[in-house]
Amino acid sequence: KDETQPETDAKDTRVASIQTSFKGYEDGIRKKLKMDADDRPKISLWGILKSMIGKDMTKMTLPVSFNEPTSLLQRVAEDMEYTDLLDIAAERQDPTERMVYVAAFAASEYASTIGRVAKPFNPLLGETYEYARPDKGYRFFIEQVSHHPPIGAAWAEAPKWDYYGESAVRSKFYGKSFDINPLGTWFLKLRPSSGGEELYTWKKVTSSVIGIITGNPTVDNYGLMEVKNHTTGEVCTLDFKARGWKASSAYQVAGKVVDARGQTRWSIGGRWNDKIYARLTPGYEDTVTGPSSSSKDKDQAFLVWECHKRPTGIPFNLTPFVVTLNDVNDKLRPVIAPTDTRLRPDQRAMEDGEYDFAATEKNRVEEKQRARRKQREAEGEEFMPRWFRKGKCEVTREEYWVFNHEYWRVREQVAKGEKKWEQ
Ligand code: CLR
Repeated sequence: KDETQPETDAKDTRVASIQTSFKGYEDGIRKKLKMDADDRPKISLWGILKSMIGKDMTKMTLPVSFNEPTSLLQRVAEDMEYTDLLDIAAERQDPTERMVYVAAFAASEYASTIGRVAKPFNPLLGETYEYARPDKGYRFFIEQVSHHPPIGAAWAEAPKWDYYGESAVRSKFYGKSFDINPLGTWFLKLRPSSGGEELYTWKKVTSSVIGIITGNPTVDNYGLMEVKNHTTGEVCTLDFKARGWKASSAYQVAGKVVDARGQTRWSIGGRWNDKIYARLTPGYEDTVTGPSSSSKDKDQAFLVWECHKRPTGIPFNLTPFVVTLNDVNDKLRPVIAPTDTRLRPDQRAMEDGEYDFAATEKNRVEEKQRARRKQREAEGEEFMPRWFRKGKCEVTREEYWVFNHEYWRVREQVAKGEKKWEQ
């Protein structure tokens, strides 16, 4: 028997399993919201926030007009916009080239933060969100596994990769800026076409709302990101420059890929709101295999990632990708879990511009959550996530949330009419 046979079999089962989750997504992606423009009241952010200096986001009560019609679970799903980069990475023969694409993926999620100075809905404990893309071959799932502190556990799968991690942030309002520090580690298991399996990890950089006092609130992203390939030893460091006073430093990202022997192989640079390039670092061209080494313009930078077009006029400054996230239709509604974000009435009302109704509904569902927590406490019960459990990564020795893989199986049975979702 062919040595690669077990690997091929595993791949076939994986592809078949992912495809079962595409049921409900037959109608394709949504192109626009019901509403053409949001007419949210324009209130000064500073006027509302000035009494909240030193507070974190969980302790702030803001009028619903400061929200956008997404949930924090969906904001994590936004990481999926540029998964093409992961598919490309899997096709590269050289691990340093794979690293270039993986690092670009890690940086790609920040483009959509621009113009989004709004609070996503806080997920309820046990709230879930699923998103699958038949055209891209992946499925994504996330569950809110803790309320205080808010933690979401996510797991995405495609034939060539698994992407998983914990979304938890520490936030603080400093007056001048409002900083959001992501805490969790993100894991990528890549299955390159050339064989084997690799583990990459990284942490996200700080997001910050600046310009609050001057009345020009803007989202900036800054800090050092280190993407590690634990299997082959490459490391990519990316420096997201803080905007600062000079306009020239805005959106800048610069870094390099260092191979397992400690030698710099690629320089990476560009702007996270626009394009990211990579250039072979002189002196090491000869060691690179694959198409890029045969091209004549070896030391010319090549484009690794480019931001999708951002048409103006989408309500709440959402991106076209985000518009697809909260879509629900008659095919999807019967198969998603009753805990899915898409079914939250408050967020739906927000999306449709019914802000007063959104506010009362938000209150109602949050009160219900409080009552449920009190009941749990009275009965001495502890909340247990339904779809994840805590585990420890063998490679990095870090704790992470292990997906029990039941969600999509139950969903398949529901879709076939063999089972009903538990309420
Ligand atoms: C950053 C990437 C992480 C997930 C994540 C969690 C919290 C998000 C943050 C991202 C982006 C910025 C964010 C933040 C919550 C609040 C903050 C949306 C997506 C906004 C800009 C704060 C608005 C300020 C209010 C006071 C109006 O993986």
